[in-house]
Amino acid sequence: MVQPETLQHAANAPSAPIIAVIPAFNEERFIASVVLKARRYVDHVLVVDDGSQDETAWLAEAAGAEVIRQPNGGKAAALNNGLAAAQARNAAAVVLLDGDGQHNPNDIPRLLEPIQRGAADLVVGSRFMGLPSNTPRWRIVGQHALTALTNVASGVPLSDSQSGFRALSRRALSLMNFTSRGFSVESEMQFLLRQHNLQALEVPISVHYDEKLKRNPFAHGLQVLTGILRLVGQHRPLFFFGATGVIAILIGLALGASVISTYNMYSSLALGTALIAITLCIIGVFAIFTGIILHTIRAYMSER
Ligand SMILES: Nc1nc2c(ncn2[C@@H]2O[C@H](COP(=O)(O)OP(=O)(O)OP(=O)(O)O)[C@@H](O)[C@H]2O)c(=O)[nH]1
Ligand SMILES: [Mg+2]
Repeated sequence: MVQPETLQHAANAPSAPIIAVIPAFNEERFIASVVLKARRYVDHVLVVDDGSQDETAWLAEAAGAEVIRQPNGGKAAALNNGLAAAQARNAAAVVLLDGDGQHNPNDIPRLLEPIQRGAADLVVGSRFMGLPSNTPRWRIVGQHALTALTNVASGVPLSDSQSGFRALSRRALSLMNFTSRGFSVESEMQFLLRQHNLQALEVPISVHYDEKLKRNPFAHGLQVLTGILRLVGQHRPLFFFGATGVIAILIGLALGASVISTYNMYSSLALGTALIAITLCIIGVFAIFTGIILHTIRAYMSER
C-alpha cells in the first residue's frame, strides 16, 4: 500500500517539481519498491521502460510512477528520453537512479541538497567515499580503472565516474544530451561538465550487489572503454590525436636512432626498421594535423 505521507507529498507537488528518472529494463523484481521509496523524496517518478519482456511497466505504474515506453535503445537513449520528459514537465531538479535495487532511495536527499542550495549542477553519488558496500573486489578494480581513464580523458576528476546515482540541476538538465549508446553515458556526463563549465560535487552513497551478474563484465568494461575513446575523439580531438601523434613520432624517432646507430657500427642499413620509423613519423604528423583541424572546427562550431 502507498504510504499516506507519500501521497500527501505528491499532492503538494510544487509547479517546478523534483523528478526521479529511472531507466528500467526487465526489473520486475525491484522496480515497485524502488519507485515507492523514491516517491518519499521526489514529486514525480518517471520510469523509462524500453521493451521489457516482464511486468516492469505495469508494476512501476501500480507503484505510482509515470512510465515512458519506447523501443529498446539502450540505457543512454532511455536517459535522453527520461531527461527530455523531465524538462518538458518543468523539473526544478532531477535524480537519476537505477531500477535494480542497487541504489538506496534513502540517499536521494543527500544528492539533492547541493543542487537545492545552488552549490552544484551535477551531484554524483560516489561508492568510494567511505560508506560500507558489498561491491565485489574485482568490480571495484574495474570501476577504478574506468574512472581513472574517464578522469584523464575528460579532464574532470571524480572518485566514481561510473555511478548511475546522480542529481542534476535545471541548468544541467537543459545541457545534457547524450550521443553515447549504452553504458558510457555516465562518462559522457563528465565530458559535458567540462564543455559547459558545469560545477560537479560528489556525496557518499551505499550500494547493494546481492544479485548475480547480468552480463559479461569484460564485454561491459570494453563497451564503456570504447565509448570513452569515442568521447575523447568527439570532445577533445587535439588531446586524442595530438597525444597519438606525439607517441607515434617518438617511437618513430627511437627506431630511426637505432637504424642510424646500427648503420654507424656495421655499415648496414636496416631498411625494414627505417621504413617503419618513417611511416610512424608521417602518421604522427598527420594525426597532429588532424587534431588541430578537428579542434579548430569544433571551436568554430561551438562559437556559432
Ligand atoms: N530503459 C532501459 N533501461 C536499461 C537498459 N539497460 C539497462 N537499463 C537500466 O539501467 C540501470 C542500470 O543498468 P544495469 O544493467 O544494472 O547496469 P550496472 O548497474 O552498471 O550493472 P550491474 O552492476 O551488473 O547491475 C538498471 O535500472 C537497468 O534496468 C536499457 O536498454 N533500457
Ligand atoms: Mg545495476
